[in-house]
Amino acid sequence: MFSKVLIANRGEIALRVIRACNELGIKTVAVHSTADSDAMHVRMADESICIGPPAGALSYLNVPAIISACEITGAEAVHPGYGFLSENANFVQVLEDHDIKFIGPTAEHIRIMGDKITAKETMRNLGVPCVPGSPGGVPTLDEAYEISDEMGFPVIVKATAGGGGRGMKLAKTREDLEDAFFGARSESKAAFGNDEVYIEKYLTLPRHIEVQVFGDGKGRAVHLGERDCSLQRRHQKVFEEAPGPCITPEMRERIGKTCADAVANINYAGAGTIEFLYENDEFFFIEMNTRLQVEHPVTEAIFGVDLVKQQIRVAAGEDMWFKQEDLSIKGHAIEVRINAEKLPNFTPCPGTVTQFHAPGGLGVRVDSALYAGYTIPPYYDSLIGKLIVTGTNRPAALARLRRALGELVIEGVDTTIPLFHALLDEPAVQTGDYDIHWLEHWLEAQETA
Ligand code: MV4
Repeated sequence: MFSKVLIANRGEIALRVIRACNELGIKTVAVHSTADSDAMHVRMADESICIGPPAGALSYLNVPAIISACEITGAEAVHPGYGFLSENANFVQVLEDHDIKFIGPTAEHIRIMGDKITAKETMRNLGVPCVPGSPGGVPTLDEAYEISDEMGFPVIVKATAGGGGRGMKLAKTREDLEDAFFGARSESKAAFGNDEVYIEKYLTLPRHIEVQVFGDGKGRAVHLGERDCSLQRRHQKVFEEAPGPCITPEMRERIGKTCADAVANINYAGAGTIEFLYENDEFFFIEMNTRLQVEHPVTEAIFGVDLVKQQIRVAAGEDMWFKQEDLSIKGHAIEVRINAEKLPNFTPCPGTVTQFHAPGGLGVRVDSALYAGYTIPPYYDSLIGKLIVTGTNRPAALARLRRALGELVIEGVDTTIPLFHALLDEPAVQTGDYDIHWLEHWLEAQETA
């Protein structure tokens, strides 16, 4: 096992990793920008090192500075959290060259899944059901017409280098295809320096269902069920739950086994998420995320496992300590993301937190790096905390969420807390009868009301 781990991240996820290290008896090194000297992750780690100025590109994404911090402190491994360098194959390569372990999958697996065409082709070959679409890249408008006419409209043009909704254009009809094709290409070129695109049949009213997988890097892998993350705004998740309200145990077992077998087959190491669109009782693979996700706690809550500890164990070369038959679901969990944003426009709202009180009690977890007197800097993501509740079933989890939200106090900055009080009053949220477009439509309706 490692004796010292460096956490290349900030905020709540840095605390999450520090806590896992503490329980494993591993010393921790925090890195921080000059804007984060007073941040909780710096206080909570055993050691800390400043790695650059406020901008993420100059600090939390500064590979040479992070390598130097490892060498100065003697850290043997790096946990990247999510975002920043968590899916950067080049970073993993550089760590490897310096004999520092990356707590996550190999550079090759990150590269494969980062290229969305290769990811899809890999998954299709492994028996994972995919959205119908072009077999590979679509280099010309003529070919775009050919494949789309064959499939039928609507279609969606996606950037090969994209993901998470960036560089994506919908063509509802044949008349829209030219603009969608060139729009996706130029957006992709500008954002990623790569203008390759592919085309898929557009699914009109799916849910976003993602399967949590975990591999030991040596041909064994398990699944930990699914999460329903359909409630999103501009590709930002706001409310996530597990298990998925519309997924039966039989479907879970089938898609879960398909996913676990697929990642076992490629010797995948650590935590991964296989994203699907789910429509008419069918799963369609869209992307795989090769990192720990923001919403991992809902899975931890219902399976009773610590995914971060497992990541660290596997990276240290130990065997995974669970087998599929050891894993079973207990209850229902919901996470809401608390952002420092002003409603109704979700305008980022950095500033000083004057009061902070976290809810507690049975089945309540708060992952947050806030404290009273903390000043939220304007340079980073506006996520300031996650509230995760667990109940014996979905209605119990919803009741607990309402109760816990009532106890949560954050003063001094605007937050998205009022959104969740309002959502809990919605019949569609109460019954779980929503799709990926429900929240955006609801928000629009709120504005005109
Ligand atoms: C789609 C789709 C419909 N059909 N692909 C958006 C983010 C990226 N992960 C994939 N996305 C979508 N891909 C096909 N073939 C609709 C979306 C989509 C979406 C997906 C998940 C959650 C929220 C979404 C909001 C808008 C569009």
